[in-house]
Amino acid sequence: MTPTQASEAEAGGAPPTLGVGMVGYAFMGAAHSQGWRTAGHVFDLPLRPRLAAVCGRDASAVREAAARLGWAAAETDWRALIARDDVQLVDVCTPGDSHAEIAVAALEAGKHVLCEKPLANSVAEAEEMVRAAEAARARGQLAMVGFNYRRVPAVAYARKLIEQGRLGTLRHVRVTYLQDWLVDPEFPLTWRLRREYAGSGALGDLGAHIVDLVQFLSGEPIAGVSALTETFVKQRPVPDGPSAGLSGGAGGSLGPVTVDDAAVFTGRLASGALASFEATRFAAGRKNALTLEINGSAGSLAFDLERLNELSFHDHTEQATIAGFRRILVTEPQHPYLEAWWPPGHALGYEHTFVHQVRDLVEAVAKGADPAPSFADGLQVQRVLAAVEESAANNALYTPVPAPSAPVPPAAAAVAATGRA
Ligand code: SOE
Repeated sequence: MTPTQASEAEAGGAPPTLGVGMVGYAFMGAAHSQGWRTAGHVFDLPLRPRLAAVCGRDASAVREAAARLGWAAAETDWRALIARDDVQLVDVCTPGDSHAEIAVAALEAGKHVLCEKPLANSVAEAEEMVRAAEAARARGQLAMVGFNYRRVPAVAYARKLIEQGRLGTLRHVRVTYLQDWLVDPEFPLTWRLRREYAGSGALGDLGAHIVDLVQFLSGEPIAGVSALTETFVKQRPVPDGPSAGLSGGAGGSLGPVTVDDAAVFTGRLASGALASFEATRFAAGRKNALTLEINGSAGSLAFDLERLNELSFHDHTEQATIAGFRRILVTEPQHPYLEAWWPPGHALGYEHTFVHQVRDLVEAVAKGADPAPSFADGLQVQRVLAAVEESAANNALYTPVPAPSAPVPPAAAAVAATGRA
């Protein structure tokens, strides 16, 4: 706590502030802003988030975003944002190609970091970020990666049921994440379709979420994968102006799509359970459809993001004549995150996951506890994504994923891999 924060707290009895600086203000920046604005008004937080400054390259656009999203100031250089005395935590909401550089610089400058998923565009970058996070941890700074779907109350509750053994030994995990915004071949070649900015396509954008959810819910790493990926539309119109990513006007010329449009893979969890994954932007009619089902020796769970207040649970230990999937409405005050929201049955939505993310991170910062998912968790997801790409390049050859305990190479070895000194 800085002296200013301490005296503010003593004077008003209010919690001390946590100054936040955010880099990027498009779709994810808006979603994160919602979290930062709201969490302290819903949850009894030990620190009060203060939206100190937002950063983007276009001066007038970032000023407009600051006013619209509730940030006190605007910066055009992320290094200046990190250097601000009123920023103790940096939230990275930029495309993946700048995650590593910004997050590492912020941690080295003594700031806590929240970084949007996927953690990085490559395993080498993610390793660099883990090294920076470990060094920062020793100095008291914390780092978290933003896999927001862990914070859907029904998903958090599913994790509890699995932890309590209600599913027994896990046998199957079945997950899909389907969107359709690329079905139109005239959709422009935005940054999400270019490897140099996004790292990969549906795989890193959607596949990263479902890989994280499987590892989070099962509590087990994915040990190996067998994968197919495809780029259905190989060339698209080059945008005639800046684009936020899921929209944008197109000019006349065509450019190559350098990422996957879809990824389909199977995997084996460390315990031997089998998992199947599908991530695509070509599922016509599916807007943001994430479904999962987990089958164990004692029961099953199913979740559908389009009905995110519900969890389906089958207890296989019940008498067969009355057993079956039951629909749990996850809105009771005893359910995760629900103690602070509305009375039972008054549903939550997508944006609440970002509010919950802020609650968990702020509590961790106040306690000096390790937040989850950590950068190491983000690296493990990245290792799975890399194994998927390797397998797909080898006709779906089964490709092992290094275990979470696999050593992160020292910085010197990594310079060669990332090309960054
Ligand atoms: C775009 O496909 C996107 O916004 C992802 O980037 C998000 O992570 C996901 O939550 C919704 O879809």
